Amino acid sequence: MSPSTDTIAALATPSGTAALATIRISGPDTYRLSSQLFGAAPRLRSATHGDYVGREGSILDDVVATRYAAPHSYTGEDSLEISCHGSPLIVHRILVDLLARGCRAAGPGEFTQRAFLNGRMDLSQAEAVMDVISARSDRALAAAQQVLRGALGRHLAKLVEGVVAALSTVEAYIDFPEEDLPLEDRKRLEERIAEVLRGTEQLLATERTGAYLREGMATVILGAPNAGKSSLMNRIVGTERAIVSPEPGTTRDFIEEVARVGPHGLRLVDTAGLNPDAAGIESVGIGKTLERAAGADLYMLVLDATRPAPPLPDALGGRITPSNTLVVVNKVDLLAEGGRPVPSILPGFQSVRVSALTGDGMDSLLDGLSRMADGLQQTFGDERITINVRHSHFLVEARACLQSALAKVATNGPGELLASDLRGAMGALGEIFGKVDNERVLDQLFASFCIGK
Ligand SMILES: Nc1nc2c(ncn2[C@@H]2O[C@H](COP(=O)(O)OP(=O)(O)OP(=O)(O)O)[C@@H](O)[C@H]2O)c(=O)[nH]1
Ligand SMILES: [Mg+2]
Repeated sequence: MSPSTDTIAALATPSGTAALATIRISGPDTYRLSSQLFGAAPRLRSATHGDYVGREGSILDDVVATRYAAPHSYTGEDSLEISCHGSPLIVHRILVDLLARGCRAAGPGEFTQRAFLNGRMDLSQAEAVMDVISARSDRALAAAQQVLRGALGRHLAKLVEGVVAALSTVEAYIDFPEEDLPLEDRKRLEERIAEVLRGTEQLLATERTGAYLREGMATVILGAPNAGKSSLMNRIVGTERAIVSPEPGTTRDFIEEVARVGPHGLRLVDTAGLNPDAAGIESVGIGKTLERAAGADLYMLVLDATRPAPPLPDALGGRITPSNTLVVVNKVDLLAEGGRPVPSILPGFQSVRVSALTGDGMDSLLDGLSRMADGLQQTFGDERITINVRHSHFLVEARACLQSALAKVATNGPGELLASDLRGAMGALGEIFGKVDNERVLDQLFASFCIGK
């Protein structure tokens, strides 16, 4: 990969007023710039305090600079970080000055892109940088950090290794088309490919969990009008997000809000009450509720403890199960001691008794939701790594190639075609890293050949 020729600069911290702001500079001109700015280039990897003097001679701010030399920096290039006071005006002046000195304003993600191009991280790690920054729950953060530390890359490397090993066996026999692969070699080959296929499928299975972590699990709050759905939503998100009123049919449109529940991020959706006798605009709302419910991951079925449980719409019957639905019996504060029994609930479903009014039972509600969310998440062995849509695209491609390779092994198909399938799988897996280092692959490949072959 050819090194960058220009030096980029950008604000690395949020724009706006803050205690500090950090401006990042990276590229071949960094050393010259640093020397120019501070009289001498600041010592590597240590904080250097000094005045930032603009080109026309005025002091823009007193700053702390940290210099890194290639390749030991985030981007792998010579870099400089300047911490100044967090004033948008100071930041603007410093950036204008840096551009006047020959820097170019960095585009979005350009520092990380350089890190990737300079081999500081593979593509899956570069993507994880964004996931780490935007994680909205403990789980999402943990998964993103694992991928950033290279966990996904390591698993993929293992899969590529398996394909390379299989390929080397096949390549060895291509030169002798008249000879059949000995039975035991074929068996080994089959096992190897099957193992890579299993690993590929295991990774693929984490895609849904990846989507949960990035977007939050869609959790729909269902129930009869006036059961207290909006009150519960407000309790969970901690604000008066949805309108609550004694009038049944208050909520017409659905209201969505992300909430952290235990280590999970849930996308709570408050909906219009399910009223079988609804007409007009209310029935439109109910139609939307059912539509929304069809694609949800989790459900909270809210019942009013003081009323008999209403029948569930048929459309929901097929969707809600004991593993995705928590029955929430609300308004238990209204139950007289030893009075009316709690409405009969769905057998086999987990239920909690709460009062949205007093907050009673909210802990067990959150606990129940959290455990349900746990149950829906796929772990990869002990690890919480997950894949994204781009990874999934290439893993599906790899899976198809591996399946086709297995079929050829089973029917003793031609070695060239088998090799081509395996190369296809390798290429697809390599796309997830961003590239396959062909030289390394080839080195490995030939290292496993016997001398004289
Ligand atoms: N006593 C008591 N009243 C509650 C409780 N939860 C909700 N309410 C009251 O019940 C009424 C309806 O509450 P909402 O939260 O608007 O109910 P909803 O299910 O969203 O109603 P719709 O949007 O009309 O379907 C309001 O007057 C709430 O104050 C509770 O736990 N105890
Ligand atoms: Mg409501």
